[in-house]
Amino acid sequence: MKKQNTFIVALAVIAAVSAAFWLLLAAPGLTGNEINMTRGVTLQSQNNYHLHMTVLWICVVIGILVFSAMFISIVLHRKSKGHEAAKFTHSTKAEIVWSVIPVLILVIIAIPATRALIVMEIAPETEMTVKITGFQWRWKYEYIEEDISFISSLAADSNAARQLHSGINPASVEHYLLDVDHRLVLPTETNIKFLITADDVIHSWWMPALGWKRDAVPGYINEGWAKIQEPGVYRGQCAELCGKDHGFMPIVIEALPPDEFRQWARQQQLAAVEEEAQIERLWTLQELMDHGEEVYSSQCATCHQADGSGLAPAFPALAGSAIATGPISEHINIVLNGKEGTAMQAWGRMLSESDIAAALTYTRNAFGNETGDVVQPQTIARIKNS
Ligand SMILES: [Cu+2]
Repeated sequence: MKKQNTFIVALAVIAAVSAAFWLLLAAPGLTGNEINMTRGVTLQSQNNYHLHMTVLWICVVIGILVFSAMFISIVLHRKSKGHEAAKFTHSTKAEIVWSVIPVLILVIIAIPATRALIVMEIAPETEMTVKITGFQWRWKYEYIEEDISFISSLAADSNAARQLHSGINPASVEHYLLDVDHRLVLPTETNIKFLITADDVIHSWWMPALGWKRDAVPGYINEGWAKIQEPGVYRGQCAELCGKDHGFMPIVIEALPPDEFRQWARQQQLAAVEEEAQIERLWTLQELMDHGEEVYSSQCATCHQADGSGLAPAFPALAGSAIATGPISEHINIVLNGKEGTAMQAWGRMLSESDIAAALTYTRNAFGNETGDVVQPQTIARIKNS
């Protein structure tokens, strides 16, 4: 008798725990939205949210029905009460019922799911286009109509804190690994088309607040679209394992009202004109070293390390290296065009002429590489255009 009581108590506990679990999951009002899917700021993300809630509630109802039936029959029809198990082995009626009901439920779920997919896939008339290219390990954004383009890398404070033996507590960094140096600034209330591709390996551009992600595949262009409903800062990440720094290429969108976005775009265009002028002039060694240190620490130090010591064997040291202290033309060539079969990328496609000239000058004169060489932005421009 005692054994059976324990059994009933155990069943009651399991029932209570499952009920609490369902309630916790299904009641965003009770527990806050931390454990639930986000609603996001686009039509697609809201469709996804409602679909998710619909399916969740269907599951809750099924769960309650199935578990109640199970627990009730276990408790009320237990052996100690004198019940005996039925002996039948086959029931066509039962089989039809347990096939038809799930099929009906699936069909009911398929209707809103298909609708959500159609909205996600078929873009309305779009007003602007942003091309997104995944690189190991950063994103490049090109605003096609506005003629703006830039590289977005992990923010400096996150990048510093993630280095081995940095001594910085990641918990002290705001938005650790979810912050970038250049945000993807976009207008709200605008139909934006995204063209997504990659330059080296497969990445995936994932922005939960938009409600979708797209694989970034070299040689292919995937499409997505969004109309962001609310201004704000939204964070996402690369969602396809793409190499050693996969966890360090976050995505940050800053959505601005359309007029503020216009202002921002105008500033970027002016900055590009300014950059153009910077290529033409002659820089001093000090200017190149100062700017070079910035470029080096944000772009190169990830692999070659802040002190140029590298990470053998994949990432060679630059301090005293044959390339950084050898013939300058070879050094320029490897930085502009990368090195096949290694992680060294073709930076000519990612950085400006001034950035490349400064980084080259810096690496040829830092870490004890005292070559005294000065590489001018106009030299890089000439080589790139030849
Ligand atoms: Cu990745």
